[in-house]
Amino acid sequence: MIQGMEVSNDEKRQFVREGFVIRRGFVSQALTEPAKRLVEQWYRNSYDASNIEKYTQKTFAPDLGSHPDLLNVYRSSGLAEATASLVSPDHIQAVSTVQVQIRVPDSALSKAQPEKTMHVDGVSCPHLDPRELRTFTLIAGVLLSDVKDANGGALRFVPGGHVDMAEWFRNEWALGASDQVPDRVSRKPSVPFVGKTGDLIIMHHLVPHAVGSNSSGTPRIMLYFRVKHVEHEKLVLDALRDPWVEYPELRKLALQTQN
Ligand SMILES: O=C(O)CCC(=O)C(=O)O
Repeated sequence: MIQGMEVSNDEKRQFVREGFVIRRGFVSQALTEPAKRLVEQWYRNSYDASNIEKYTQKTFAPDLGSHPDLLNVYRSSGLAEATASLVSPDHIQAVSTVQVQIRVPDSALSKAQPEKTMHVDGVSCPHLDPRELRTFTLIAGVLLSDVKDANGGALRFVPGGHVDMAEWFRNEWALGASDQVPDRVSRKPSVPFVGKTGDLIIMHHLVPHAVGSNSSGTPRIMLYFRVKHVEHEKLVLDALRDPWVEYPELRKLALQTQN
């Protein structure tokens, strides 16, 4: 276990209330540099602008999805331990793939890069059958470039939105529905994840998020690791309706906060 990498009790309480934890400078330069070099090399030599919709929906650099230099950002930084500590004493599945998301600078685009409106991952994806769920337990995003402001292609998320989403899934949603979030959630203010290379955000899978264009002159590069509870496949529908079914310790904190 890497010392100091587990999520602290204060951070766990924040995760319960707001659905996210941010750690500045979590991933060391020794790990971000080889990862960034690899992605930038791909962007220079292999990026095909005609595939921008596909890259944006799925992943940029699809051939690097299991590259050790990218997986090391999760495996060797303490991030695996941090994510496991949120689900403890239950366990998580091993992570074997990474999603690379680039927001290409507006100035380098010949056609617009699709924006992503508020959504939670894996539910009613515009490119999938709405009955198909591809959910997980939490997502960890690591910046491989600096993002100075919201217009630099920053991920935007709704703090506390996991509670609203679970309520919606319980009371209004049905499998096959095409709405990604209810209107009341898409109208809520969102917060941009701005920061520096190596900064980390961990979000509950029910936190709604979105992303838009990048008016800065440099590509915004982020790695995303999707982490599943060991029993996730059995808990898919329950985990949409009950935010803490995969987080036994956090359920206790959630109950304490309510009382
Ligand atoms: O590019 C981003 O940061 C957002 C990615 C995202 O929301 C997604 O892939 O579902």
